[in-house]
Amino acid sequence: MKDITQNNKEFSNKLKKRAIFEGFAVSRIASIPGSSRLKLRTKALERWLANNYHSEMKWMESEKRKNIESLLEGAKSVLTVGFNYLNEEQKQNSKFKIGKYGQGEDYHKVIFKKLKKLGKWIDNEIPNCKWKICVDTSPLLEKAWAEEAGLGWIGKNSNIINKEYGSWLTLGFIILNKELTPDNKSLSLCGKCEKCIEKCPTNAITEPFVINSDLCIAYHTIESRHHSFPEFIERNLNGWIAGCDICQDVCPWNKTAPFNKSIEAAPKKWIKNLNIESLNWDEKRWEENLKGTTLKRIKPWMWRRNIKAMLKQKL
Ligand code: B12
Ligand code: SF4
Ligand code: SF4
Repeated sequence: MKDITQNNKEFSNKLKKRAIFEGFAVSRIASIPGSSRLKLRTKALERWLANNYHSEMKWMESEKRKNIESLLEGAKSVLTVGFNYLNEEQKQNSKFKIGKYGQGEDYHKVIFKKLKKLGKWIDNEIPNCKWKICVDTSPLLEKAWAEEAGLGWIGKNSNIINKEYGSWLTLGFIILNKELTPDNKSLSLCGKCEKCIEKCPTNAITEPFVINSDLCIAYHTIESRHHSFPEFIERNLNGWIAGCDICQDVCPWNKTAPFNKSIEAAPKKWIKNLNIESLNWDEKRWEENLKGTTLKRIKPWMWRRNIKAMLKQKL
């Protein structure tokens, strides 16, 4: 008879393979409560909040974010997955720039669907196992857990970087109440490079690994509900109207990452053809276009605000 450790190892490997089968680029496992590095990352979150670097994202203050066990009773392990969103057609619209993560189908939905299938597979394999899916909207310190599981390291631009896929991955998680065999933690491979810090036009990376949202173009174009941008943000938009990829585009680890050819990652047609005429779109037209994308977080009035601000600098 096999011992329990051997059984766990076999199941852990099967689970990771099944995740790849469902369409994820990478999958790794961490044990809960994790290493002491998680404590350091939680302290970093506390400092970030104390500095008000979350600006008006008050939901970031949820105490639950500091404790993965608050998300599932008896949580013992977490499977972390990365969905490769890099697609060859993403650079077609170079005048109205949109973050690559948002150009295809809504990654929350894409990842959730795949993880739901994986959950059903788990139900078949271990009928009494409890699990919970988290994709961005749950209060989970996602990058710290992805780093813990060995999916990648936290780069100085604060994104998770995988050796093969770079940082062009959106993240998803299944927390389980079963002990699994953890993978090795990732170690940083940024070395002496500081390209992302140097090239951020608004100096939003205030120190390595730390983003001040008030200075970040991604924050202002996606999250800010103010009717206008601060002057220094407007001056530095340089074409960005939804998100910002500058600190990722300059990263050496992102230069050779493979494309995902699936329809889920392909940019929507309206994004490829977006132009000044969109300022005349009514709410209905915006709603139709934004349906099924993560960009619907940016309300039609915000799109108009972003586009007008960007064009002001170009005229
Ligand atoms: C709030 C948020 C934002 C905010 C704040 C960004 C930020 N860096 O915190 C804004 C709106 C600006 C934003 C922008 C973007 N976001 Co965002 N965002 C989030 C969210 C909801 C929470 C992130 C968070 O916890 N921030 C709090 C701070 C404290 O955490 P942190 O930046 O991770 O800080 C860590 C490091 O500083 C580290 N650290 C501290 N000291 C040290 C020291 C050393 C030596 C090391 C190694 C590390 C280290 O520890 C901290 C805690 O983990 C996550 C989803 C989630 N639930 O986690 C998505 C998430 C991080 N976002 C994501 C994406 C795709 C983006 C954008 C690329 C989108 C775009 N193209 O515009 C940009 C990237 C901007 C950037 N450079 O970060 C992805 C990132 C995927 C990846 N590969 O990492 C996530 C994980 C969503 C997902 N499920 O895929 N985002
Ligand atoms: S997303 Fe853009 S503005 Fe924000 S830190 Fe990266 S380069 Fe700077
Ligand atoms: S640009 Fe350089 S410092 Fe920044 S995340 Fe990439 S490797 Fe790290």
